[in-house]
Amino acid sequence: MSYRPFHPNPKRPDFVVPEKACDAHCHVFGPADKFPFAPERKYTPVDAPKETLFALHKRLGFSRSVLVQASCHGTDNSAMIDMLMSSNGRYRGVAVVGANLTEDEVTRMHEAGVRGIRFNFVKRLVDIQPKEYYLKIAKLIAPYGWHIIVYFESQELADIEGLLMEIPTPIAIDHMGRPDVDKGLEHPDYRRIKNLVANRKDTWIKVGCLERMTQVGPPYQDVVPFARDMVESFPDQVLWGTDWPHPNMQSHMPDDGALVNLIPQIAPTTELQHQLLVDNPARLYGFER
Ligand code: 0GY
Repeated sequence: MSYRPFHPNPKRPDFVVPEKACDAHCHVFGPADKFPFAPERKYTPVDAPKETLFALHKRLGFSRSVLVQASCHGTDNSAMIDMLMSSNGRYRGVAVVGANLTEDEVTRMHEAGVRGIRFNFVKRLVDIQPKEYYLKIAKLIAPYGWHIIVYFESQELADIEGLLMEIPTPIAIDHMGRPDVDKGLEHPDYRRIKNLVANRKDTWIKVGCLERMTQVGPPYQDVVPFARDMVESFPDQVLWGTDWPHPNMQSHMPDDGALVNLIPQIAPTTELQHQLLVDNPARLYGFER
């Protein structure tokens, strides 16, 4: 399986994001000679270093960001933490950890800007752990005010829903729970995701990554109604991110400027845009408002 590199020259978006806007989901990869990829990884990306991501955020207008640890770096969060340390407190991180996580490590990561742990349930990316692994970590981080990010595909939700209900921290769902957009807004798998967001206390949902769910390609008009439905249904629980550098995109590589230009279609009023890009990430990640 060949790996597509990120877009070399994304356009400057026409949509101007509000001041203090946050790209709440992106990754930093390598450089591999300094931060090697994990031996157990299921794909090998091209380097996507902090300098390139800082420059992208400047071009797109984001002064804040959340770096999410991706599976190719396993439980070695060094590249992500190195970027946090270079961000003057403007960026936060979400780590992936082993079952032997200690309170000292949590404290150290907190000082660097980490505010959550990611549980990945996508079988093509990781080996799924026993339920005890997830609950042990969630209980350990709960007193620190951290949250758990969960990544799954919609058909997998039924299997993990019981576990998600037991997690004692807020949860944030990656990429809208990956609905199958061909099945429509009324399909039971999509309704199940919405019910979870509606009924589980402290649940957040990310409404970016349209490029990964589309069946028809840019400008992703088959996915826009789903993202908009989430924003309008849960205006104070939604987050948006670029997902740069878009690991494992098979069909095409999106232009990040074009992704930003879709925001007014997803969040059609200034107020919704402000909630999505500024207020909500500030609440979850402890940024000043
Ligand atoms: C994403 C999506 C993907 C990869 C990862 O941890 C990862 O490797 O999250 C994917 O392949 O769907 O969020 O970047």
